[in-house]
Amino acid sequence: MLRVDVLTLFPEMIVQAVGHSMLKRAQEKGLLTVQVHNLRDYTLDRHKVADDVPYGGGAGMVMKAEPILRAVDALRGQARTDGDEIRLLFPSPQGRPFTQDQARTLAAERRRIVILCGHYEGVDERVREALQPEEVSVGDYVLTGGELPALILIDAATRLVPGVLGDPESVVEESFSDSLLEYPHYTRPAEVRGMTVPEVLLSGHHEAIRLWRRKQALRRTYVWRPDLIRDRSLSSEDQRLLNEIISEGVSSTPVRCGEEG
Ligand code: 9D3
Repeated sequence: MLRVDVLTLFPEMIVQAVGHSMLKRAQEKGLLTVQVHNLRDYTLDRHKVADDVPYGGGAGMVMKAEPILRAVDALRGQARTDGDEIRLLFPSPQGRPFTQDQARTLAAERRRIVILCGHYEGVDERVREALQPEEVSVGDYVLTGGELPALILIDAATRLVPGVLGDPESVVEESFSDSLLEYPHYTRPAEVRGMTVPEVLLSGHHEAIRLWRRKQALRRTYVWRPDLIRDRSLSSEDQRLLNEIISEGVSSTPVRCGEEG
């Protein structure tokens, strides 16, 4: 059971997104709980002001510290009453890059996960000082706030919670094909606008299909993400398939081949 609290100035962004598809089903199955809290509800003035101009001047607004500290205090109090601990995450461009390994760790988390979403130019630095949250980045590009990153963390973790996926085979397959790109998928009909399905997939030869898919995954990775292959050792089968791919002539930068794995 994954329990997530999201603190945000834009609660509808979170509520909307978690109300669909797999995240919706995970909640219906009791495998995920998402509670969204509006930081404006933790302001103290009658205009509910949650941001202000930066000291020292400059562009944009800075989120005020006190509403955030009050919201986290409230959640800590609630967690303590329930005998729970919390883990505070702060999506931020300065954070540690979010990876599949971290998604796995989150999915197995026994503490309540609290995600603090910043917006605008940033949050008052005293929030970091007081709360020392774990800062996580979702990539090297600039977003408008932490809400979409929060949803990325929730989405990536939830699908790894046992019982969430209807078909746990895909998670097994995913850890097996660890850090290779996917092979191509096809579904009916067998012909679409003159484009056909590779013969082998219609053959019923399971071993031939397995090898074809593995080779396709290796080919795509070799061409599109050679970095994923370069620092990784390959099994003798993968090595053989990759040699076939290269001798068939694929344009890409050369890779250093690893030892047998
Ligand atoms: C002017 C300097 N900007 C830093 C690059 C300020 C700034 C821009 C955007 C501060 C915060 C944001 C909002 N972004 C996030 O909250 C965020 C984010 C991102 O922008 N990219 C990748 N991962 C993340 S996690 C949170």
